[in-house]
Amino acid sequence: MKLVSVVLLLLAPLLISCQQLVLPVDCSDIYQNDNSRPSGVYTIYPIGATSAVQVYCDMDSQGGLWMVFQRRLDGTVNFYRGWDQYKTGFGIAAGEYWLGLESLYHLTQRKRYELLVDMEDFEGNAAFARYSSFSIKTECDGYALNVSGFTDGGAGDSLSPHNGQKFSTFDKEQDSDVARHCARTFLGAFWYNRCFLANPNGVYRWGFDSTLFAVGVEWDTWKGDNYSLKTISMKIRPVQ
Ligand SMILES: [Ca+2]
Repeated sequence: MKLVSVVLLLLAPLLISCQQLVLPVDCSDIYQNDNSRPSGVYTIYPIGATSAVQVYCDMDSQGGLWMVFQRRLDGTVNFYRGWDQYKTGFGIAAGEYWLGLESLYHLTQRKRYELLVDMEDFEGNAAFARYSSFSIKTECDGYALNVSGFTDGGAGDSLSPHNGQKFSTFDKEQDSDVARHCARTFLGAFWYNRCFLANPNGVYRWGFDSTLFAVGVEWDTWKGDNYSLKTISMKIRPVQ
């Protein structure tokens, strides 16, 4: 009896650590745990056991396993938000949302990730841009973007010009444009440079609209700077 108790006591930490290892940090882990899982909403733990957050897993596009960290679908969620919101995330995983820069930082520290950006216009066309390497730095480094290895899926490369830039919101200006406050001028939040080719967190508008210059949900190398996309999603998966 005594021996059994000792053995159980010795085993306890092992059992606990095994359980923690099972917690999925991304959609690739969800798939590893059960490879029959379809696309949909799942709970992941990007920063450990107390960091449960819901995400949309795309198990279909280009081999699946993609964890969506940004998604625009229908304009139901306001994306013109401040630093704290972009740091911790907002919206709902079944619809439009932003996962949060802190989670994104921890994920891309833990594993090497690639990035897929899927988009659609209002005329029924689809395109994508893919990048073989994606990560972001710490909050102290402004969550600066590291992206490289572009592959063209018809959308062109609107993201590489943002490489190395810090993230900016209307209440935290960290862009490279001396004259303009990019987030306030273009009503979004992004890794703005001078100011952008991609503005996926801009104002949701319905297609072409030049009333206010370049404030829409944009991917300029595909549709130009006055066309707001119908959908766009940014998603990552571990490099195999
Ligand atoms: Ca500026």
